Order: sequence, then C-alpha cells, then structure tokens
Amino acid sequence: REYVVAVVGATGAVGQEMVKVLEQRNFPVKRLVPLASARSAGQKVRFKGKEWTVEELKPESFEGVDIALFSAGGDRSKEFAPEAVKRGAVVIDNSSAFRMEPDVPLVVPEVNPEDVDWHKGIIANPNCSTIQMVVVLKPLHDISKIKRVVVSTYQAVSGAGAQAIEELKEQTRAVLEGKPVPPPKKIPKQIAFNCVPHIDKFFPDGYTREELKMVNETRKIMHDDSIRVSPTCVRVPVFIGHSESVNIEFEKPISVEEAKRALEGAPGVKVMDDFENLIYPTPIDVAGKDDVLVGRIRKDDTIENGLNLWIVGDNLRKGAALNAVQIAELLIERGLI
Ligand code: A2P
Ligand code: 11C
Repeated sequence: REYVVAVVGATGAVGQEMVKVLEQRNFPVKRLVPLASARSAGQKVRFKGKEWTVEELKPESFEGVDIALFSAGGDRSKEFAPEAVKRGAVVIDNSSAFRMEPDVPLVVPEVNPEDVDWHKGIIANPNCSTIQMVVVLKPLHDISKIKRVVVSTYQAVSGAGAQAIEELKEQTRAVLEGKPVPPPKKIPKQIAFNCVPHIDKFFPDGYTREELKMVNETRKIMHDDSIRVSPTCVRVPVFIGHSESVNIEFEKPISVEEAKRALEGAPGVKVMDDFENLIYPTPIDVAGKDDVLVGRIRKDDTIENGLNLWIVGDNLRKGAALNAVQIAELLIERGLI
C-alpha cells in the first residue's frame, strides 16, 4: 500500500530533510503534500524526480492525507495537528507542542518502539539533543542501570532553522571582511566565532527550555523517572551536527569494554573510538549520516561507576527528519495505519 504524506514546513531546514529522507528510504508515498506559509505557496519541491507545488497550510490541506509530518513550529502544530487528526491522518510532530502530554507517545524507534501502539492520532518526535543521547544511553541502561547523567551540548545552528544557518553565514562573512556584524536574529547573541549558552527561553530557575526538554523527554522515552539529568545546552558555530559531552553514573560497575561492546551491538549507533589512531567523531563526520556516532569512552574515576563519552548526531536527520520517518515506518510495520 502507498500513502498520502503531508510535510508541514516543507521549506524549512527539517522539512526539506524530511522530503529527502522519504525519498532516500523509498517510503511508500502515493502523493506528497508539501505545506508551508502563504509566503512559500507556489514554490516547488523536488521529490522522486518530480516537482511538487508547496501549498499554504490550511485545515483543508489534510483532506485525504494518511500521514502528516509536522515541523513548522509549536504554534502551527497546536493549531493544525488536531485538524489533521480530525480528517483521519496520523500526525508525527517534530515540535515540542505535545511531547509531554500523557496521551501522546514520545518515540525513538531504537529505544521505545512499542509506545507507538497507544497513539491517539498524534505521535511526538523528541528534541534533537535528546534523541541522540537516548539511543546511546538505552543500551548502557539495559546492562547497568543509569542513576545520573551530566550533559553539556554543542549544538549546530541548523537546530534553530534555515534562517539561523543564514545568520551564521552572514555574520562569519562580516567578521572576515572586517565589516560590522549584523545584529543577532534567530540566535540570541553573535554566533560567528562565539558560543552561546542559551537555547530556547529561560525559566525563572535559570535553566533553559532546551535543557528541561533533555531532562523530561529522557525520562519519558526511557520509562524511568528516577534517571537524573543535569544539562547545559550551548549553541556553537557549526552548521550541522550536535555534539554532547556526557558523564554517566551507573548503579553498578561497568567497564569501558562492556560499554563499547553494548554500543557496538546497538541499533542506530556507531562506535568511533580509537584515540591512539585519532579516531573520534566530529560534526563534520556525522552530517548527512543516519547513525549516531560515539567516541572518547572513558572511565570517570572521580565518581563510583562513572563513564564519560562523546556523542555526535546529525540534528536534522536522526535528531528530526529521520526519526520522524522511522516512526512512520514503525506504524506500517506494526499494522497501525
Ligand atoms: P515558510 O518557509 O513559508 O516560512 P525553519 O525551522 O527552517 O525556520 O522552517 C520553518 C518551517 O515552518 C518553514 O517551512 C516555514 O514556511 C513553516 N512555517 C512558518 N510559519 C508558518 C505558518 N504560519 N504557516 C505555515 N507554515 C509556517
Ligand atoms: C535546537 N534542539 O537545536 C533545538 C531545535 O524542541 O524541537 C529543536 C527544538 C525542539 O535549537
């Protein structure tokens, strides 16, 4: 069977990647419905050798749609996802709008595929920094229970959308040409030649919403509210690929070799860890790839049962578009659509 698939936000950084991933994975698409704002209506999207016209997002856009992949911001999801469900579509939503709703599954196919079974029309795709972390945490948690995680992220500008990519280019050009740097727009401070420890909005306790997502989403996906996550999320001048320095405290001892073995056998993960030969992953290595890369696996002797590691993932693919398409594939595999 083939499906009518809508991509909401098809002109955006993640939306364009969704169209690409649908084609690369040969997803059974009968008809593609690319949707965006009125500004983009009439633009063309290339998919399977044909041009498809972008339409303005409206409630009626979802007539006849089987699967709707949303990545046009939380406000659009809140307004239009229920419209899509009402018309019979299953929504896979990449925004943060529904992730923590108790009746909405939050799914990473390598970690909690079974959660798609109880969806009521909307399935949430986790935040990119959470996805790449949990595909690595899960196989370790399975062999030795995780108590606490301290994570610092180094997040690419594409996580903040297509305009943030342009912002890094424009600011970099200005610095190199000795011209005044254009004022920040999508990233709160200058990002060229800088690091900005501020992603999404601040809460009164001084943490950001991006950091809170890593705490709450990790617990929901791993089905374990006892895992403590202590995050600091930082934007860095990289186009594609989020990196994470992760310190893990386990209940019981786990050796570097055991961890490596578990990760080598884990789906969606590739170990790149051979420091003597200078092998460890960087964002450049992961851009365009499906696997989450992990390296620098070391014992942390400052705590009992601790490991340090370095995780790198393509935030637009596994962090967003690929994970969403994998959820759609799960729906087919499990006979849910
Ligand atoms: P558009 O290109 O027409 O503005 P990004 O995350 O890269 O910024 O992309 C956001 C996506 O969400 C784009 O495809 C954008 O379309 C879409 N979008 C933004 N605002 C709206 C809106 N009001 N209605 C529909 N789509 C929207
Ligand atoms: C970033 N992680 O890198 C964000 C983007 O909750 O879906 C995704 C925000 C979200 O800016």
